[in-house]
Amino acid sequence: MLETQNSNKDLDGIIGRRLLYVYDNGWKYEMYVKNADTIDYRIHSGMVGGRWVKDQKVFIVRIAKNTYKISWDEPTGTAVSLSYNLDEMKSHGVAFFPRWVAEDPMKTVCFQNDHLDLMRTYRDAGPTYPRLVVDEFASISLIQNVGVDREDIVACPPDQLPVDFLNDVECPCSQAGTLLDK
Ligand code: FER
Repeated sequence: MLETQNSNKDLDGIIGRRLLYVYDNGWKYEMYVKNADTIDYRIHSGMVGGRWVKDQKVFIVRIAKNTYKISWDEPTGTAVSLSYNLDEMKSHGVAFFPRWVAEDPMKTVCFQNDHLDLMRTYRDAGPTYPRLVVDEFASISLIQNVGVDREDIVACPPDQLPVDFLNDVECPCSQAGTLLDK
């Protein structure tokens, strides 16, 4: 049967997971799927490296076995859609950045929760167009099942990674440590 929005979304395989991954362009990201409609994340390197966010509302769907898509619209106006194939440890992401972010990415590099009104002000001031579309594959380095609704998973800036990162690793993951390298 085709899955619809109203059917059991079967998100057990992604909820409560912390994922670390590196895009083919070198950008390193950390995603915590806090619950069925909420993520926390940190950006460890790349155009907006140093940026981190808690309690972003998202849409999550299962699109195939062990394969999920997470999509949302940031207060900055950046729209993001990420696909994670947990069997193959692969991901693909598309981020649609407004022009003002492309022109001055550092404006968004902060703990966003402390600056939500400022981000919306920047978003509304623009310019929005032409957007910068970043469309990239990534390799997932680490999947941890850390459980739901935890506040201690993404709790400090990305340059202060917790030392217990490699506990409870679900996957054989020899190169996970490369994410800890700056
Ligand atoms: C990702 C790509 C982009 C991601 C988050 C973003 C947590 C958000 C970018 C932004 O708001 O600047 O893989 O994962």
